[in-house]
Amino acid sequence: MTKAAFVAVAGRPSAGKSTLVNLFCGHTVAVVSPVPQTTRNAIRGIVNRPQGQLVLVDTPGIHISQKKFNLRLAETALRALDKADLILYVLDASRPPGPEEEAIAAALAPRVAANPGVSANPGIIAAINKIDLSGADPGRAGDFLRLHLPALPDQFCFPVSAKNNQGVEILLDTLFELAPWGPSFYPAEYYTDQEIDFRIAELIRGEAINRLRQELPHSIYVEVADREFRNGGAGGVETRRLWVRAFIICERESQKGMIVGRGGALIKAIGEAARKELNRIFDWKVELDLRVKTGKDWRHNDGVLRKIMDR
Ligand SMILES: Nc1nc2c(ncn2[C@@H]2O[C@H](COP(=O)(O)OP(=O)(O)OP(=O)(O)O)[C@@H](O)[C@H]2O)c(=O)[nH]1
Ligand SMILES: [Mg+2]
Repeated sequence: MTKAAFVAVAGRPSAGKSTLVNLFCGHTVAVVSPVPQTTRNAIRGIVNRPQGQLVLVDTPGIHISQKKFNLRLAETALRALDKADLILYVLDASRPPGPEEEAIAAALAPRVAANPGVSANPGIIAAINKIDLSGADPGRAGDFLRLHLPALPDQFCFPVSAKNNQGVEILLDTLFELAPWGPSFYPAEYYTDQEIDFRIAELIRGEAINRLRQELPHSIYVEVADREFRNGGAGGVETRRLWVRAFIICERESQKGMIVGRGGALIKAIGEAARKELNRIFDWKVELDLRVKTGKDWRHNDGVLRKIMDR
């Protein structure tokens, strides 16, 4: 018998949730960027080990705000918590906790199994992340956890650096230990279950937001409008080609120019980086036709939000 669990990965925006998920899965399954609220969906990354399989569910950072867009993100995160067997709570040791962290801890507190004792399963474990930073104060995060999640024993709180791959192995071992016994959910060669169009769109969005400034990363989404697999061959060499047409969609007409860049330089750089990454992931020769268009005020449009967030 092997272990199998869904593990929701939750915490504040930018705590390092996606970085940890990518590290554990050994592949980039979720976009990482310095911009808070990078993740917009519950994204599953699969960890296969001799002990069994963990399905890590990366979630949007929970940010307290009444804006429609932020409420949808928080809803997605909370829904993932409800469906999970275990929760991995990620805290950023370099930032003081404050009201946002308190609100998340309050949402998690009822989910810590009451009176877990020393060896029982608390249902939640904590990763105190970014301990590599000079301003990190893991002791402060530990005190915060003792105060706000008193039922969570210290032995389930792990100081880590997702960036430097430090302290993470014992955290993963503990997740496997706490996971229930059961058959795997996915075949062992899977590291994610994302649909192909979503994977492509996210990859392009990742390349874009890591090159855009100010409010622009929040103002875009990516849509794959069309794609086609083409078999080809020249000189007797069989090639498999993937042709993709995608749009980066911004909120206002005035933003288009900033995404296109001078002489088209920025959109070209985004497209080229995304194409290379797609080539690598899919092992096909990829042609990417990337364009920019406006979807006026899409962040206030329920239809668009449903399309990109309800997955
Ligand atoms: N120094 C340091 N930086 C880290 C570490 N883990 C993540 N980061 C950085 O923190 C930023 C946010 O990381 P993400 O993994 O995107 O954070 P997230 O929690 O998924 O953020 P959202 O999706 O916005 O909720 C990125 O710039 C990461 O490179 C760490 O252990 N040390
Ligand atoms: Mg994320």
